Amino acid sequence: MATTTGTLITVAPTGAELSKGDFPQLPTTLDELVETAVACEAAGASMIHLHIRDGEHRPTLDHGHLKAAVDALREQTSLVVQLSTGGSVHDPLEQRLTVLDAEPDSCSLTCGTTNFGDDVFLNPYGFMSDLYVQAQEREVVPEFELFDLGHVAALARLIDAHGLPFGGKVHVDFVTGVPGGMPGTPAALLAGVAMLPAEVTSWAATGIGRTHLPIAAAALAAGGHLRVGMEDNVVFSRGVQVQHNRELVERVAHLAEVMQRPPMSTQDARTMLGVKDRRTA
Ligand code: KMH
Ligand code: ZN
Repeated sequence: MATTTGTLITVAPTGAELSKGDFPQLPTTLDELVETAVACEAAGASMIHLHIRDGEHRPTLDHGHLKAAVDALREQTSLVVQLSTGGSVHDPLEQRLTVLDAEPDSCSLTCGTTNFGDDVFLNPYGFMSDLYVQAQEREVVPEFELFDLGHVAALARLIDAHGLPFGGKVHVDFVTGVPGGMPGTPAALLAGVAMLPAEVTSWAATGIGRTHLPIAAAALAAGGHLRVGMEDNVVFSRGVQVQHNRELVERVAHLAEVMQRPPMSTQDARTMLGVKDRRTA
């Protein structure tokens, strides 16, 4: 893996789990998403991980909604635009594959089924494999989401079976602290990092809920990159709710500066991830 200098900060502003009724500050409309993205880019983010909501603020994989969001963010920011193919636990696998039709720069690709609270987040090998190959064909760079140590082995299997992703880079994101997945502890994170296949060129981590900050600190210390956002954590500090995703980006951008690993520019992020530049297309 290349020596790490700057820090890639990804913001995951919305997710599929929280309701607008419970969290009115959650960005769910296109205008709110664009405002959030612009503010988070200014605060140090260089990639956005997107889940889209419909007119009633419910998670949707509707092509029109996804395409409108990709186009608007591409026009109004220079962030790397990543669409979630995980969707919500209720989305059918077939529909999750159609996310690529919106031509994002990047897509998430979760490397295995995991318990997800009281639900199951389904990612059978056949689905992962189809998504991997279709992303190669569509020239979309996958970010491999690793919720558990077994997912690291599944990633190695995908690479062995299909070769490198489009762009030749392999970027992974440890999603820790999901009830049912690997715990959000430095020890679990470092065990995952130690298992990464040689093809991996960069890694990031996020911690759900109260594991958000310790995982960010551990990832920075160990040479990793960061994901933050209301998808993963809505508590800024004890008794204080996050009011805007920018707050979470600002905090880790400061941490990264202190650690001499300042936030990476969007151009450096594009190079590191190997994404195709679709901005002038
Ligand atoms: N919403 C979760 C069930 C991803 O975006 O790829 C899945 C998820 C992972 O958030
Ligand atoms: Zn997600």
